[in-house]
This record gives sequence, C-alpha cells and structure tokens, in this order.
Amino acid sequence: MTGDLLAGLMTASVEDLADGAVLLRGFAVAEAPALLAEITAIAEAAPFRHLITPGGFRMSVAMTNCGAVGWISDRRGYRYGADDPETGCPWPAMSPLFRDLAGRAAQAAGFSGFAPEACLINRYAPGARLTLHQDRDEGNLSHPIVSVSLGVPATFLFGGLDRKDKPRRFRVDHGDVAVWGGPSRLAFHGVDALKQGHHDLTGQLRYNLTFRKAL
Ligand code: MD6
Ligand code: FE
Repeated sequence: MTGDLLAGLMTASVEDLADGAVLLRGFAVAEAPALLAEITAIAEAAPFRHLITPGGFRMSVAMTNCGAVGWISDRRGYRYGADDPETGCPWPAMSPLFRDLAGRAAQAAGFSGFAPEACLINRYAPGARLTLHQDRDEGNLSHPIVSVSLGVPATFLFGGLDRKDKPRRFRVDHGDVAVWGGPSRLAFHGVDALKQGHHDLTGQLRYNLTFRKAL
C-alpha cells in the first residue's frame, strides 16, 4: 500500500509536455544549492557572457558552459567547441553531480544511458528571453536533452516541429527538470521574458542548465 502511495506521489510530479517530452516537477530541488555553488565556481573560470547571434544580435540571456565541449554563437554561426573563446582555455569540467543528475533525469523520463558531454548554462535577468528555436547543433539527435530550471520561475514555450505551430506555455519552477527527445527532439521552444521576481537562492535571476550529447 505504501508502495502504491509512493508510486502515486512520484507519477503525480511527471507532466507530459508532448510526445517524447516530460517535465519532472521538483526533480532537482534537493541538489539545487550544490548546483548553484558549482555554477558560481564555473563562472569564475568561464564568465557569463552575452553571445552574438550569426545575425548580429546580442542575446539577452547570458551564457557559459561546462563539459568537454561548450555551445557557442558568433557571427560565423552556432557550434560546439572544446575551448572558451573568451579565455582560450578548455571549458571547466562537468562534475559528477551534474552528470549524474542528468543521467537520472533522463532515466526517469525513459531514456537510458544518457551521458552528456556538454552543459550549457543560461542566466536570465528580468526581461531576458529566448526566442523560439530548435536545438539542432548536436551531432547525434537520437539522445534527449535534459534541462534544469533554477531560481525565479519562467514561462517555457513549447511548440511543434514547424516554427508556425502555436506554442503551449508551461511554468517552470526552481528544481523542475524537462527531458525531451524522440519525436520531440526537434520541437521549437523558447522562454518568455523573465518577470521580476525573487528566489532565496538566486535573487532576481533564473538559471537553466541544458545537458546535451553533443558529439
Ligand atoms: C531555458 N532551454 O530553459 C532554455 N532547449 O532557459 C532551452 O532552450 C532548451 O530547456 C532544449 C531542451 C530543453 C530546453
Ligand atoms: Fe533550446
């Protein structure tokens, strides 16, 4: 009976976004303080910066990376690279804390054996947003993406495979983890402009970790 009760509580926190995409509510709440401490350490070596899109626009979201490769954008395009172009040094390593969390979240969503080598770290100040896009710079699209929300809540926009498909809106809170792959892997998605807010661990900011198998 307690087993059923536990199973009920656990499934209650899994929300379907679309075919192949789920939101694991609160999955990373316990690890969040350690994740944030690690983000601070990563940013000391590889500072947050506002990347320039190939079209010449400065992104409102500030970004850095950890892992064997990191995602970057500049006038030449989007790509993954082993070195931080700002410092010329390799991106900080991905810790077991990050890697294990990503693997467990993928597993919980039905994707086994997820071993990401890239973690993009996004930092949103009030007003920062991410326009609808597809994550398609990864060499292997058969793996899911695991996305961890920390700090101030945001509205996540989840569309279809066509840019014109009207996106659905989901609130993502501190500790929520989205996992998507399979038929949703190339779905258009974005984040609404961050509203003014406060979280005890991040102040007015939101952070997002997106783990990818990039190579
Ligand atoms: C964010 N996330 O939540 C931005 N991409 O700050 C993404 O762009 C994203 O959450 C692919 C899969 C999950 C994501
Ligand atoms: Fe994305």
